[in-house]
Amino acid sequence: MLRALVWDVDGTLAETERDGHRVAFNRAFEEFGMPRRWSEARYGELLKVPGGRERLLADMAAHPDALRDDDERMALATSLHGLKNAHYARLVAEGAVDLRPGVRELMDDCQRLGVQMAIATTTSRANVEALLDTCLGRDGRARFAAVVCAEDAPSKKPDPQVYALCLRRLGIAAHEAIAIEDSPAGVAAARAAGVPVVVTRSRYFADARTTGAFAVGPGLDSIAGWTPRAGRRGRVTLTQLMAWRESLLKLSA
Ligand code: XBP
Ligand code: MG
Repeated sequence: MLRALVWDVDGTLAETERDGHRVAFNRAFEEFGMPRRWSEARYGELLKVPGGRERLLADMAAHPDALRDDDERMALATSLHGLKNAHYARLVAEGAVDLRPGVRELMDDCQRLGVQMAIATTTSRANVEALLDTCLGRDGRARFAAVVCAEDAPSKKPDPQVYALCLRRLGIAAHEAIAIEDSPAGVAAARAAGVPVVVTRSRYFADARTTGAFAVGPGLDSIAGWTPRAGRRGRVTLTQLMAWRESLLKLSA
């Protein structure tokens, strides 16, 4: 029986990266008087590194002007990251990002069918709450039985920590959940925790590897273009996800 749908945040609930986190990083650089700006393309490369602060450290390491001292680098990355998150929350509150098409409808399916929802993300609680408050309104947070963030699971995806903790908080077994992800690191994290995973491709991971996912498609608003094929009309419903998952569980039984 399916007992929970576990959402990834960045790239899955919303396309937060290009117009949210990336812009916020650039504003933080500007505020620090740093000439660095991340173009859309450069940010795409850097997204291979999960975690905003880790991404800053990776970029610093790749630059000849980088600080040589590890502690100094870490201090700068921590300050920049904090500032970035403040800018990010402001951008989200201003409406810079919205939930991806089909997300609200799938959430409503969960409510109707009595399937719990949870969040398993690499980003911080403040960032998640900014998004939920803006996009789902006052009762948004209450719709999730567990919200597991960077503060709870410091070992970032592809490490399974965030999923393992989420399952523990929900009090369910891995096979009783479905994860929704967009990135290879997210898929790897869910699979390593034993959670069946579906991929909705996002802007920055449009062509990325999705090995291990039981279904992959361009978005929840249309069933067209999904693998396995399931028709051409309508959106991706929770009933459809459950049917795909059942076939997977039968195959692996
Ligand atoms: C995506 C990430 C995050 C965000 C930025 O997380 O890797 O690092 O890009 O957020 P997920 P932070 O897909 O698991 O939601 O700066 O807070 O890390
Ligand atoms: Mg993601």
